[in-house]
Amino acid sequence: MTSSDLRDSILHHLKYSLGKDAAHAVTQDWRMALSLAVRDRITDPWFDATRTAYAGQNKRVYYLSMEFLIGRLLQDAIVNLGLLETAHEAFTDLGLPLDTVLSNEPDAALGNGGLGRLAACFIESLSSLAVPAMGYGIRYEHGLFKQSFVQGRQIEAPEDWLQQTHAWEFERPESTYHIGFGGRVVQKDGRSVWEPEDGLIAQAYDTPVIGWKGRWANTLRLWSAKPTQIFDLDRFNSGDYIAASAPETLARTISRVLYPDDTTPQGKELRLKQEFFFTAASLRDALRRFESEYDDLHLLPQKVAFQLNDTHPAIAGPELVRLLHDERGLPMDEAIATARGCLAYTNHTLLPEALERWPVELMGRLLPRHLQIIERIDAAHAAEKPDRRANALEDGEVKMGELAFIMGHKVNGVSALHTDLMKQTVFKELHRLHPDRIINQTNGVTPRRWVLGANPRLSTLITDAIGDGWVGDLEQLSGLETHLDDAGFLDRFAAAKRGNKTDLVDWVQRNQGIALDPDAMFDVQIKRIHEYKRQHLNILEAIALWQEIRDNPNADWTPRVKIFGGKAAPGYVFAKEIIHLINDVAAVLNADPVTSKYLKVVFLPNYNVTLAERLIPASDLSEQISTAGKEASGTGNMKFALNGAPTIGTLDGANVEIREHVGTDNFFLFGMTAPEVDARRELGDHAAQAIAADPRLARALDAVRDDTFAPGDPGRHAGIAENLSGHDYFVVCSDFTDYWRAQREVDAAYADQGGWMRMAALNTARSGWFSSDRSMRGYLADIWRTGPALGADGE
Ligand code: Z2T
Repeated sequence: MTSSDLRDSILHHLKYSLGKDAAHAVTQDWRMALSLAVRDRITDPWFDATRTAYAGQNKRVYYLSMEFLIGRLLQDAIVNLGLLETAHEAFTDLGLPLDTVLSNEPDAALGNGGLGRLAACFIESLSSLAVPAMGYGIRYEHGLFKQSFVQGRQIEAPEDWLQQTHAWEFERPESTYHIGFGGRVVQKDGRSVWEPEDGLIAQAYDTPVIGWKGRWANTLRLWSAKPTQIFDLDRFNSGDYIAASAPETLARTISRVLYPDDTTPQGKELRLKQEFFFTAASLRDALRRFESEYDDLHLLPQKVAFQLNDTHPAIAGPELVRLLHDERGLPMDEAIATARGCLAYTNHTLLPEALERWPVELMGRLLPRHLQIIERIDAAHAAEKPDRRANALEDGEVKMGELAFIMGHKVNGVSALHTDLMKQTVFKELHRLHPDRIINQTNGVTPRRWVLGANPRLSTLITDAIGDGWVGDLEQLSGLETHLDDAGFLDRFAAAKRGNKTDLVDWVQRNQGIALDPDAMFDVQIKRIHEYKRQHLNILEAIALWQEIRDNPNADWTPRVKIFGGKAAPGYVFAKEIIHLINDVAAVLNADPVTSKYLKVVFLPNYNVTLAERLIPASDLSEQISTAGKEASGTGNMKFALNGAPTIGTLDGANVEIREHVGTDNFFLFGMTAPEVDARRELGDHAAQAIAADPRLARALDAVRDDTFAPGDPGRHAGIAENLSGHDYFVVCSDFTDYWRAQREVDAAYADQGGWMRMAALNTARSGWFSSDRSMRGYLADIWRTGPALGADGE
């Protein structure tokens, strides 16, 4: 396709699809016209992929996820189709910068954080690998809330991505399922039949996901809740207009909004309804597809794999058993074994408060037949392996992790350390009973979005050095190592980073009115705000550094900008206090005439995928400072390393593997290990001991406690100071001293720009293993036992 072909297609869509004259088109019209022109290029590979998968009788992979954090889709599609240059030229002809058009697209925030973004990377990789697959989730009307700051405090506003038109989804009025709730179980001809009391309709919306080089496209199918009955005409006729639309409002509530908690389940009835709603619709859809091709249910495990992204879709176990046994007549034990053959479960956290449990009462009221089946599954499992401590039902609750474990043939963790800890802690008993079930699949990220799309400067440099094979085979980045002794290469590497940083500086100036120095080190921590992620450790270090610079303003300080981004769950009070503290510290430090040339703090509001794409390529240092044992993997850590930002981090999650890959000299390690953290906590007064041993820490905490950052309002941040000097569960104080030491090593390393660029480039060269293509190959080999439907040559 030439740029004039693309331009013609854009103009065609502008006129005939959008009904706009070029003379009156606004940016949104151009964005839609371009999207439609690009979408036309996706349709054939998409249809071809469907046809190939049917013809080849390939096994299909279904990725069930409550969240798909897809962000913007237009640039990604253009990049994967190899049309980036073409699109640039087309818009040069049309007199509008392509970037203006691309940034008009809403960011679809249908997820909270890492888990949802991982699902989006996996779906893209499965398309790039030409594996027949489908993502199943919920088409939330409102994604993750929009964050703003008022006097430093987080304010939430509803997100409304669907208010803006977009071109990616196809409504499927014919793909609908009736989903029931409540009611009772009756016996008919010796069989149990669930007779739900309430119901609603799940309707499909399909988004094609095009893979690298446009060879293959899979579908992301999101379910929207519709009422079975739009309108109560009797009520309307009798004048009760509000009540007349009640059934509609009630049904639509199910897909109305994404729950904004990343690691604390709300235990709300609506949440369980959402989980069952999308899981039941997805299973029935997949089973319908299977039954259109095969007539022997025993083939199901050979032809269908369901991957459960955490326990949110864990009701898939009992629901699939119900579909196979109650509705299709397979004997119960065969139904359980067949379901298990199809199901596998990925665990994403060990935090005890994050593990989903539902009261038996609620489960029985909403899903009475499922509760019976869960009891039956538990009984069968107990009979097979008589052990009391490994049941899904316990103390009047259904434990969804145990249920998913028992009903999956494989259970995986998301980094080597996390998988080991799963075996030793939450699933200790179940692991003893099923020693081959738990396996590791370390997370990965898609290089198309996170390097090629987000960092064109670096990508051009890489391709100039080693050719363009790296995009589809990221381990080829190791070929960069031979270029690292070439001063010209390192200069160009530095220039790419510098270009990305000046772009960011301009953007921050325009959007926040803050002036940043592009020569300063950009030290970045972007992720959900959580005590275990320890943004408060980072800001404490900033406070201590500020105090030290004030003591000694003429020393040779390495200029730094600490950049934060991230949302706190609306109900997580302490996380919100951390945000408030960071903003208050930023106000004081940035206004300090003595220190602000060496140290600034910026908290960018409304962190999302789009902002990550802007920030990561412009970063010098990646903050991955969670309490060891608490971060299951992390995926931001991988994006930073790939984009040439070395890590300062603990031995937690995938940091451990990143450090092994990039080399211990190219990673700033600090802090206690997971067993050391556990031992340290045994000391009741670990925080007090750490504070007594480090005057810098004591002084920084004093400034948090007094009114240094809350002029006229002493005590505003006392809660944080009290927590840290008191029980300090996440051992911030005990890791502070070593964190400070590592940060000063970072300062010294950054001061040597030649050495720093080499270290940064080594991070890029040695991070190719962290591609989500590699993760997907691991799942294909060890869990799904299938592979691509196309060979490397596209046949
Ligand atoms: C989430 O993003 C993660 C775990 C969760 O546990 C829930 C959510 Cl929303 C229920 C994250 C982990 O915290 C992170 O370490 C990991 O990299 C990511 O999932 C993907 O595995």
